[in-house]
Amino acid sequence: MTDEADDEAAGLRKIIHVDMDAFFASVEQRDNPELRGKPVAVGGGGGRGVVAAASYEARQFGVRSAMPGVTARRLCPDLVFVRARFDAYQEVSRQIRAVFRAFTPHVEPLSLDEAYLDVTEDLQGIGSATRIAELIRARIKAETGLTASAGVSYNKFLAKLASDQNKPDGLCVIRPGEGAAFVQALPVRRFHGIGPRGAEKMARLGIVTGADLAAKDLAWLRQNFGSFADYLYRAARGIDLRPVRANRIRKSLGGERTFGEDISSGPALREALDTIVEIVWDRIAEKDTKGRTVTLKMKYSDFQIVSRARSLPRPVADKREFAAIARQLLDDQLPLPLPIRLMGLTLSALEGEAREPERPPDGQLSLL
Ligand code: DCP
Ligand code: CA
Ligand code: CA
Repeated sequence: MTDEADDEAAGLRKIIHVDMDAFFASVEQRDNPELRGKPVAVGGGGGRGVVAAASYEARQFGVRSAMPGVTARRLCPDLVFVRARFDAYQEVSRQIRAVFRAFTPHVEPLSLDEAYLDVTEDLQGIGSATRIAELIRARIKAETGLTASAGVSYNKFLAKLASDQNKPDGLCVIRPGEGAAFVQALPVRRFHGIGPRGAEKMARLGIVTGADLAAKDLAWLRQNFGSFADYLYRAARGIDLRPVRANRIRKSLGGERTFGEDISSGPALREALDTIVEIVWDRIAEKDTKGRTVTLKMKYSDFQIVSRARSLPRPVADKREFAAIARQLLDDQLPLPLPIRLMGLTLSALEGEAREPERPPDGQLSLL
């Protein structure tokens, strides 16, 4: 019996996670040969705002996403800052999603540059998930001129860890039976859902590796991590029951960013907002969704969360209107009482949803 037949007998799924390498920066290097081989940062130019993406050359100096431009320049004096070109990134995003859909309809995009694919049954009858991952990487390279890394495994959690393992231009396969050992050898900061501060909290509790996490029982995890406990308990054992969801039924569409360092200046806030507008509007356009309510969420450095929303009597017409409402919601909050560590935007009251009976007129509605 082949490996694949074994997997089917065990009822296991075949999941691939694909993620583009240094996405925005690689697109800039592709389109401007002068940038190739050089340390490049997208965004954060002029010392204002934060770096959105850093080329692998820049990373050798310690430059990272979400780092303030001034810090990046200090680490790497020769760093070349370039402006983000979202149209170019969205075009690549469309191209790679078309590549994915040639192999399976079960594609769940997580952001412009990455997606989960369920290839338990693939459209071309290829059978081997590893082979499909290699074909996808080759097709992406041929069609976009860019490299992607892929992870292959039997659930989403492991596939995402695997795609990160051999970056850039890498492939990693975690086979049935290998998941628990793989996870337990890794630092928990590599786990999807555990950010830098989550990892700090875990370290204070004596948890650095997956093995440390696996040593804790569910009751202890619930005491310390609340509703996150079940996910962590399974993750530490290489278990993840979440299906790949190609068509989610949504009440809202949105996105948020946690910054590497808290931000408070007007220009940095507006640049962050512009980035989030682009990312969120791409999701809205991708899903062909319309909605009436725009919500801005900010988490202050003391972790307090504020949300401010504005509803129109009709759906938001286009990206410009969405951006203008978002900007107004932000400007109404300035100056901020504290720096913020996270900003997010959502569009809700989506078309097709039942309208709330008591809708405020075209005005501001405070959610918190
Ligand atoms: N991005 C952003 N702000 C962040 C993080 C990312 O605007 N704080 C954007 C720029 C990235 C893109 O999203 O190019 C994809 O993010 P990834 O986290 O996948 O990072 P990269 O693709 O840049 O690098 P990697 O090779 O590590 O995946
Ligand atoms: Ca990426
Ligand atoms: Ca990504």
